[in-house]
Amino acid sequence: MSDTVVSLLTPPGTGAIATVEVSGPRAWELARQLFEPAGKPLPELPELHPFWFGTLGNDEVILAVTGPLPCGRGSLGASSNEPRPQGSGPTTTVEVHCHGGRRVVRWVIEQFVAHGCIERNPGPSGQGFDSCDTIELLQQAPTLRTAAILLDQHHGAFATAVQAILYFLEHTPQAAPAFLKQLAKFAPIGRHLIEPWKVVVAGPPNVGKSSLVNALAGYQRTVVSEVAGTTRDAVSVRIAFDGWPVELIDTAGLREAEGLESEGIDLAKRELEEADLVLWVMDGTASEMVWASDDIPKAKLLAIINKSDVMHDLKESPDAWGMLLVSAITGSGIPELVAEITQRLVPHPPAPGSAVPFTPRLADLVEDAHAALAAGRIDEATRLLRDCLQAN
Ligand SMILES: Nc1nc2c(ncn2[C@@H]2O[C@H](COP(=O)(O)OP(=O)(O)O)[C@@H](O)[C@H]2O)c(=O)[nH]1
Ligand SMILES: [Mg+2]
Repeated sequence: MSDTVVSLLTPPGTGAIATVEVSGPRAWELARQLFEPAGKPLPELPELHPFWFGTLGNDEVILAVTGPLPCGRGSLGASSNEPRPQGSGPTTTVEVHCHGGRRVVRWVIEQFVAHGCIERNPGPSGQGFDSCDTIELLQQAPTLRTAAILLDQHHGAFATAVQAILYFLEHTPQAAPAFLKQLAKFAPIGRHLIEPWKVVVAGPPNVGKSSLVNALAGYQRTVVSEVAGTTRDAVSVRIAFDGWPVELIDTAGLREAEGLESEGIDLAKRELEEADLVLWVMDGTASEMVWASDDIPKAKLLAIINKSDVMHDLKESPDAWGMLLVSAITGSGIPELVAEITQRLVPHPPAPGSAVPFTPRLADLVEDAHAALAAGRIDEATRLLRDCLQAN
């Protein structure tokens, strides 16, 4: 009989809440033994997905059955024809959500260890695509929102969707494109669950780029790190907009760079090329506005007029030209700017439980499969989707 394993899914250290996973043949039996539900007793056999509120020892916890997804087993790669085991048996996985204090977490884990569970620290697994990989990613998630998306994939959302599409490709191919399109729509999000979106603040000198970066970083209280740079370097700050991780990069203006060594210009240009979004800042008090160069694709350009606090005689509202009017000094227009940035980066946020190709490699595979299917190459799409289940 295989082991029942207890592991901490959330990052080590103190957090608001922690998630302890118990997975294996005895998971449900031990949950019933250790957990005291606040309401009616736990059923004899586990039910998938509902959760129970109650206590474990003296601590209040939430207990949930998250499915037949044992850590380290290739269940995500199982063929779609195989019925998934429901409830009890060798694959039951239970989650205990408890207070995130170290003492509480330790105590909860030790209860399961005392009853014969093996404690495993979900570190680099070196195994193929399985739930351990998602645990590793989960520990690197920069925000709660990205962690929630990764947790959904850990519970099988992505693997189930891929298996369903493979099934359609084989049996009812006309149904497949719509589902694959839906999955491919979330590929950009999947590329940015760990790595932040790159938002570059660009424009001529003295328009208020650095002030705007400070205003945005100050508005969002989640400054993660600050990388100081020389005049030649871009200076960046990691923040989150509405739970989406963003690296905000303050370039030395392209014109500023002209007076410097060529590496400065190259750096600014490279930042612009790699950017997911470019905030092009203009000075509303300047006699002449300096427009963004045509090199920057329109799709990733967001034009901003700064210094609204000292602007007079606005003949026409800047909104009319699709630009945002802000003041980095007074903060006016900053909430609207944050909303616009969020909307541009993630126009369609996934609903809870959605399947998301959750690594850059899976995002590539899904997009390639989508393109192949759109071109009628069913075999290639099938092969690419199968690859999704093998490795990330
Ligand atoms: N009145 C006003 N001054 C601003 C505003 N934003 C920046 N400034 C001023 O404009 C000057 C240039 O700002 P800075 O952020 O260094 O511009 P950068 O060269 O584009 O990074 C500084 O004196 C700022 O205080 C604003 O919204 N209103
Ligand atoms: Mg500056």
